[in-house]
Amino acid sequence: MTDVLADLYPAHLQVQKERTDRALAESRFDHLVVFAGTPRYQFLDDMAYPFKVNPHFKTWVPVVDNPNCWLVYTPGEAPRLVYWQPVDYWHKPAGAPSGFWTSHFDVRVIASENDAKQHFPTSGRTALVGETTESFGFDLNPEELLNALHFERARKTDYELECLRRANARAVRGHRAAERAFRNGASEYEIHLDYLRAADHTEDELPYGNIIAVNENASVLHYYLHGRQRLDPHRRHSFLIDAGASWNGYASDVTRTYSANESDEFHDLIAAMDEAQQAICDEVKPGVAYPDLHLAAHQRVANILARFDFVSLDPQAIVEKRISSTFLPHGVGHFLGLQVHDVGGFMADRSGKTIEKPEGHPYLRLTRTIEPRQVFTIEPGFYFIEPLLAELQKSDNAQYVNWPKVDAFRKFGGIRIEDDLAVTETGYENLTRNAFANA
Ligand SMILES: [Mn+2]
Repeated sequence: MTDVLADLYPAHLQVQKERTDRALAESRFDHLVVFAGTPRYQFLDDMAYPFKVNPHFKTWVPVVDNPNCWLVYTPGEAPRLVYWQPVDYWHKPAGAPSGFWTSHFDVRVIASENDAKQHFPTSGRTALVGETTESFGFDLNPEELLNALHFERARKTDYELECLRRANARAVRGHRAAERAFRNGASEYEIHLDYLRAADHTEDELPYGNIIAVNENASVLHYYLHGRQRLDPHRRHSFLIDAGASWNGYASDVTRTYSANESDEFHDLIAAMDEAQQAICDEVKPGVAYPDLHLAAHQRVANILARFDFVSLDPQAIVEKRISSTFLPHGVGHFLGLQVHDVGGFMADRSGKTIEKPEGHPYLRLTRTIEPRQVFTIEPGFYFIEPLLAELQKSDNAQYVNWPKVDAFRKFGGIRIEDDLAVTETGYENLTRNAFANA
């Protein structure tokens, strides 16, 4: 069976070329050279950090694990892939380039890093994109070119959408295993291991570090510890997992929250947040300003704060007094793709002009107007965060808060529900919910 990605890839590459042609012309360059990156070593050590490839490289070729490679592109010519294959008995060198993409490239294998420059352009103006100390006389990371490419990256090709679907399916396999492990009483660390195995990923292949949080640890937005302690059933209250997966260098970013006990009110709170999350998703369509979704999330969290009797004010007042920000202190989502927090979220146009965040919402990472083929997350949260609650308790707003009720929920940590959405001409495709439905 041939892989549908093989059929979609040529059109993706064509889009990549067209975008690059235009961006090079606008910024008056004749050639583009992209460096994949090189391993970085730990201080005073011969151990390298995990290699993470330059996103400008993997947008051309799905080679994510071979450093010291280069992409050389001149409009009108086949892109050249300078492929590093050293003679090395310490490490296993990359295999010969293989896969559906190879026939589209003029592949030049090099055995030594120093040989790369033999394959670089020798005339005209060249833009070099990547993390490198040597510029070879080229213009290193020119802003005008990068702005145009970053702006365009928001519109995914069919190939990219398929990669993102598969990255979601892969994450969902991990999520299913993780929920099972939690219900069986596993520790955070054991849940993490079950996730990796089910997603068929090593730790370094994950697009971001797994957040595996039991009980009040779910209130820590970026909780990267993996506790070794198994908890007895009566001490197990809640489980939040924020974990993604990769496919050909594209990332999924998925969060689910579970209650240990179906009869407690936290279970109802999750159901209310799930309903709110899906209602926000249903507002997604071309032409909507993404910040409006963020403000809608605050409105819905305020509704829940009032309905569950956490705050004795009407929802509008809860938003106006900024009380909802204590419970939802992060942005409702971000672009997703080659990077988990993909670039270009604030760009008004390809020139690099930015769109301001709404006042009072400093952590929102996406302010653009929604267009077809954008992919972003929708991830409202509802947390009981110690330091933020302490601030609220000292403020004038403390009088409106039902503190005994809030205190009773601290042990649950919080809720986040996160899906990845691809915008269509009229609405959206929920990559994550579809993956859960088909798992
Ligand atoms: Mn996210």
